[in-house]
Amino acid sequence: MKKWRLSLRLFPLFAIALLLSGCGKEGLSTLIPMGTVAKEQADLMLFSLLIMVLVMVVVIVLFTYAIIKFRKKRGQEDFIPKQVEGNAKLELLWTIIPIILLIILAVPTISKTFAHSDTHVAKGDDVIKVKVTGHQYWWEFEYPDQKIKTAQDLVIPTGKKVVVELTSKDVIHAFWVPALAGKIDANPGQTTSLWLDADKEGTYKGRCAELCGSSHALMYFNVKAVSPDEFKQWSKDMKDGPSAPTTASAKKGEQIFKNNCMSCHAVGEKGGQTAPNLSNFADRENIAGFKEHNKKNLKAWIKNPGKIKPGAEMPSFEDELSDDQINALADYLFSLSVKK
Ligand code: HEC
Ligand SMILES: [Cu+2]
Repeated sequence: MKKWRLSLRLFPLFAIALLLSGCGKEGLSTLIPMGTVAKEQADLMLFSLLIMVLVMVVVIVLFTYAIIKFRKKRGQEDFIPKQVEGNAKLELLWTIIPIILLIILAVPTISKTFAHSDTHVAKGDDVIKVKVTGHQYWWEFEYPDQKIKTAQDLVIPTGKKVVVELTSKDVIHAFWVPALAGKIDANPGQTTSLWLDADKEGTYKGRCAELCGSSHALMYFNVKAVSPDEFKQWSKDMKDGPSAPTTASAKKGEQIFKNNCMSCHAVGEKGGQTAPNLSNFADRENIAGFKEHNKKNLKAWIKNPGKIKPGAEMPSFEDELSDDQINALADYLFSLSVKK
């Protein structure tokens, strides 16, 4: 398998495919695998590609040989060569060879497919469980063992198996982090699951992969892989919640938030559960999953979310709140960090 991975990088065909598909932008590529599942899937892809190339080469060689060798020659215009239809030997040969090739392809594919969907967790297994809920158009992440909830950024420890249980609050979504694992549907009223792990620390882009409405294409999220120690610290800090705002403006913002936003958004354990939990908003990678994380974008979001994400289920506050109030809100939200 190692050798294939090396040729994966060298294979010019893959480079062309990458260029043509526009993959690889924003790290959304299955061809740069960063975890066990993604690597094994990339190996399978390469393996089937190699078999297909082998078949193509054999067919092209035979075809070229045949058209040169059996070309109509001058003076032989009426010559009919020996006909070989119904040749039992040939018929058997080109039936058995594909069967053998398909078996060679099927054995690793089927065994890996089962291994990748095996999310059974035995008691005492050192795995991280995450319940993921898809919403139009954002992702909710709940860690039942750590008893914490967050949104948009899924934080995981490197080197550990993460079992993801998926469902949806509204329509069908699909959870997909190309660098780490294959995708799976998130269905309302049902639970699906997969597992993934990340070798290296870093931020991996994920996205919804099932057309779910007008902002489906903007339904991004991040998987942030941190060291196991950092993860432990993070889950402890998340439980403690963000530190209280210190500046006058942020304090004012907290009040405005309580009056206008907490019916939907929670900070810590207080607040509504129908919108992203904002306890660690300042630590997030993006705003609403895809916008650059700065105050300018945050203010634009609060003023009119629907302009940034059409169909987002958050009302516009342009006419409700003054610029001053929105500035204070932005200062408050940017104070929501669980980092000590
Ligand atoms: C009716 C419910 C509702 C109210 C009230 C509401 N929001 Fe939201 N908010 C949402 C929903 C739903 C989303 C997710 C939208 C999406 O990404 O599709 C959201 C997203 C956000 C985000 C982006 C979160 C992230 O993780 O990137 C911020 C920031 C935010 N809201 C701030 C506010 C502020 C500030 C207020 C009050 C002025 C407010 N919201 C009031 C429903 C609400
Ligand atoms: Cu979706």
